[in-house]
Amino acid sequence: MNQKGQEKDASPELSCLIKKIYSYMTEPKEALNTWIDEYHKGVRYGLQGKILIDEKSPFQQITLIESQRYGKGLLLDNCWMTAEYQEKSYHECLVQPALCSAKNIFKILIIGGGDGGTARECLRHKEIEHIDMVEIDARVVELSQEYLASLSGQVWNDPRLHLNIEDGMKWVANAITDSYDVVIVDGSDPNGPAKGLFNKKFFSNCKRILRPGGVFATQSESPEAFKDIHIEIIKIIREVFEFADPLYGWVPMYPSGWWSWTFASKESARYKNPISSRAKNISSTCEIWSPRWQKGAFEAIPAFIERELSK
Ligand code: SPD
Repeated sequence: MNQKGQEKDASPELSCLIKKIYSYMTEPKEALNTWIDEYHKGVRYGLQGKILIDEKSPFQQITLIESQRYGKGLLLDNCWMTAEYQEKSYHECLVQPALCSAKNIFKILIIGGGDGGTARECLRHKEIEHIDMVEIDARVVELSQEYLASLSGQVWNDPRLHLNIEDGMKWVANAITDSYDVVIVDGSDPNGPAKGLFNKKFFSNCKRILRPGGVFATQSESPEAFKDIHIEIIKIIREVFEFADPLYGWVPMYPSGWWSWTFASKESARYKNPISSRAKNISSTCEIWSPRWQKGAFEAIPAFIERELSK
């Protein structure tokens, strides 16, 4: 009973919990027991779940799944891109080292990133005024908006985000010199529509459009499963930029689980040093990234990669 003598309702949290338990007991469960795998060099990297959507866009095969362990996920051309409950291991590591170290972060360019996770990580920073996201495949965005809304949050309604369905290579070729504080490449693997996002011409344009004090970031594959491609990407970026270094982390469902991102800039290796005032605004809510993690991860270069890079 409350003070007015009326019967008090159960709290909203409690009634929500009761509804959940009731529906769990009464609704038929569709089995999440199909294995969905990425195959690479005789190894399978898989999740148990079910396929929700499997369709061909003009650019690639797009598959949306629901898994037992990591929630809903996305594959492009049968390669894992993201999943709800492990995407932070990828997006924080791609975005925060760049956003926390660039001189300014007013204007950002994201190439790819159609699931919205990279934009969401960027928009955590209040200083951002404008993001151009350039995604080649409109269908990836549409399906992500429908199935991976928990991953992108409110980004699609944020007036700072400007979505352009266009070819990222053309965008950087046509962009004005010195026009972005940070350029982030969140492409898929270098064998589908993202192939052109790993060559010297593309990286040179990224450097040209970066403002002084700016930072460039790209996903750069696995040092184990894609060792040769990984080394090649770093070497090309080092030919273009004065400073460039890989950073290592883990994304459990990607081939080998061991992943890398490469950061570059023109004046100094500023991407190794997070600016503490900016880091302070986000670090308490990050899952992987912290200033300490960033510094350590840049140092954790495997010996065999260091040897290869010094050849
Ligand atoms: N093999 C995975 C390569 C990672 C590509 N980007 C993932 C997109 C997540 N926003």
